[in-house]
Amino acid sequence: MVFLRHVSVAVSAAAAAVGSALFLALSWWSPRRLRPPAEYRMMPPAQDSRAEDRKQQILVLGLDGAGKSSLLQCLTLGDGAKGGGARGGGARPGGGARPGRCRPTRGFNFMSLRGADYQLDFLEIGGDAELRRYWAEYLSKTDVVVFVVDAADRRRLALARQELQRLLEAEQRLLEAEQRLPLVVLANKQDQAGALGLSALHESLSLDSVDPDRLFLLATQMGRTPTGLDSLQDLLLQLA
Ligand SMILES: Nc1nc2c(ncn2[C@@H]2O[C@H](COP(=O)(O)OP(=O)(O)OP(=O)(O)O)[C@@H](O)[C@H]2O)c(=O)[nH]1
Ligand SMILES: [Mg+2]
Repeated sequence: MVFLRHVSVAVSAAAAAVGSALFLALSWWSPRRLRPPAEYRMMPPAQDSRAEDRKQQILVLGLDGAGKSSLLQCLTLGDGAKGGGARGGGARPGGGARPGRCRPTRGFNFMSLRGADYQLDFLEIGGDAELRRYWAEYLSKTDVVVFVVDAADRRRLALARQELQRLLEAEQRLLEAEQRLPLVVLANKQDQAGALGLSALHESLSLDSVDPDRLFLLATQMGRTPTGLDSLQDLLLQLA
């Protein structure tokens, strides 16, 4: 009996050692990559079939710090939410309780706005260099792209243009001409001194290359007195 117990202890110890070694080996070999999930239709189906009729998947992109999480947060908090309720997937957008307190998005943010006859699902992918590589992967699951620009950050406008043009090139490769998505560009941070207006931003981002029938520019600000969000929501509902 004592002998059998010793054998059993020895076998368990050996199994644990082999398991640990395998785990360490796998951890070492497998590349560590931060990937947002490939699918974001994660909300349960709407109860109201009319909401299904006007359902939009909206991909929110832009450089880090442009104001994407703030946009989701302002929409969540009610500005522009015309009688609709908002639900977030995972953490509250940006993790803050009021506009102006967003942390950088390390992966993605999801938020859904629902009204009696519509549902707008917003997905923000973080804008730092690592995450920008994944932006294009979401185009084929999207109805509208909202590209947020910090219109007051002139130093990074060239980078914003470069990333937007790269996205548009990817769209050309991935989607047929008739499938190309409406592009809504937000000239954000209009409350800040020196923020570019719409026509200057149009020029800075080389938006001449985009079919005007699918291009929309809006001026917004997301601080304590958010503006432009009603217009954005109206536009998204028109596009639905
Ligand atoms: N003054 C001003 N500040 C803004 C505005 N929109 C966003 N901010 C601030 O800009 C900073 C970055 O905003 P976020 O919403 O986190 O930016 P983001 O695009 O989500 O950035 P990442 O998640 O890092 O990609 C925060 O401190 C916001 O409070 C705005 O319209 N005006
Ligand atoms: Mg963010």
